[in-house]
Amino acid sequence: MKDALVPVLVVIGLLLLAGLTLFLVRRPRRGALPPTEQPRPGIERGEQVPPSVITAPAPEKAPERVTPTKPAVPAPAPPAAGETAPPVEAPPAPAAPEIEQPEPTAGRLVRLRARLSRSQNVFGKGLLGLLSRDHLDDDAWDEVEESLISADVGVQATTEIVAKLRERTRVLGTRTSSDLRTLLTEELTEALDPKLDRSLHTGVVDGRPSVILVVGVNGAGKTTSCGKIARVLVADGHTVVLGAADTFRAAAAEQLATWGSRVGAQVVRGPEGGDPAAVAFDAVKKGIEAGVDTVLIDTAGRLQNKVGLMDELGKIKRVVEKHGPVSETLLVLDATAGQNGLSQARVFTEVADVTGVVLTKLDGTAKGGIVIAVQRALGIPVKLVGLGEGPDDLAPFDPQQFVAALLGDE
Ligand SMILES: Nc1nc2c(ncn2[C@@H]2O[C@H](COP(=O)(O)OP(=O)(O)OP(=O)(O)O)[C@@H](O)[C@H]2O)c(=O)[nH]1
Ligand SMILES: [Mg+2]
Repeated sequence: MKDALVPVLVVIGLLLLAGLTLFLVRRPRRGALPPTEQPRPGIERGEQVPPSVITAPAPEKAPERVTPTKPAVPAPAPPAAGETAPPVEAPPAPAAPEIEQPEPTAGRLVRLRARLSRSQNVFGKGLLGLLSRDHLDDDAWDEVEESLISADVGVQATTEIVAKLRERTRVLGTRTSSDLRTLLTEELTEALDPKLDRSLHTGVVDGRPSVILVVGVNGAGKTTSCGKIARVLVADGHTVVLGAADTFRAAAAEQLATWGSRVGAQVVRGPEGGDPAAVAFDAVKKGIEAGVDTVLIDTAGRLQNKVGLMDELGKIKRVVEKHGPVSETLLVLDATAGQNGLSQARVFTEVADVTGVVLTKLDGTAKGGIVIAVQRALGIPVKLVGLGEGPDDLAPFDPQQFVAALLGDE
């Protein structure tokens, strides 16, 4: 009997020893800290506000740099009964939307010059070709005039440009292609009024953020431009709050929230169908509380009639100005709308104190001359130009760089 117990006791002893070893090996090391959650930069820098007012950062529609967080290996089997459960590795915290660092704004127009290729055919190839003819007779000048008008330069500006070119080519006599390029560069640049102030009115004024209202007709690119301008401002070191005062469409606020989350800008929004002026007011309030230097307000683009528009924009402005004056009103215009867009633009300049134009979709037109026509017709500087649908495809407008891009490479 005793002899039979010995192997049993040996087996039990071995099992106990194995259990003890397993326990010691798998015990968590003292001092190992649980994984900490990284603070999310940007979005949570500001103070918390009621969720009804501020959107949670919207998830990236198409995350470009966030890698999927799905585990690649299968989950470990549950521990056997009686075995000490090994410490479970915490699943990685859900990736916060990565805050992007937008491209610097200096040099954007140069980088995007190829987007003006359609206009380059008219100005660079077309005009330079015409002007290099041996005999610049009346017919040739008529052609120069037609091509400028067809590029939306406008009649008045075209007449002036052609008169100057005629005079200068006559004085010049023989013309080399580099003479002509210089001539055309100078006249087109002059027509763009290079001395106009095109800076955006941003930064803290009297202890309050600057307020920029963004207005324009349906589909001109207001919301997209607000998002892109926020990136321009962030790239230049500013801090921004966005106000989604287009309460007409729920999707508009979503669209803006997505743009905001990408650069860590808070987005203030209201209920669908709510009062746009109240949203604009709250956005400025939030901007003051959060200590940002610029508040950008997107508005709805319905142009039912002038009175309705005047009422709505007037109310937004009045209500916002309870905090302090609006610093800038940017009118967003679609370059492809041509002369038609100009008459709509006039309505806005009559109802709002427009201080700058954002000319979008220049990449989709051969009529780059619209920049000249817009400034002439409205007497307001083009401050930014849209050259594509990408997030950094909005460039500060620079007449010299623009003309160089229009004329293309030598
Ligand atoms: N190619 C090109 N497309 C642009 C540019 N700017 C805006 N868009 C496009 O124009 C379309 C309309 O833009 P939105 O920003 O929604 O226009 P909106 O003025 O806010 O429109 P509503 O809110 O309906 O009044 C979108 O598909 C944009 O991607 C640009 O510079 N180039
Ligand atoms: Mg919009």
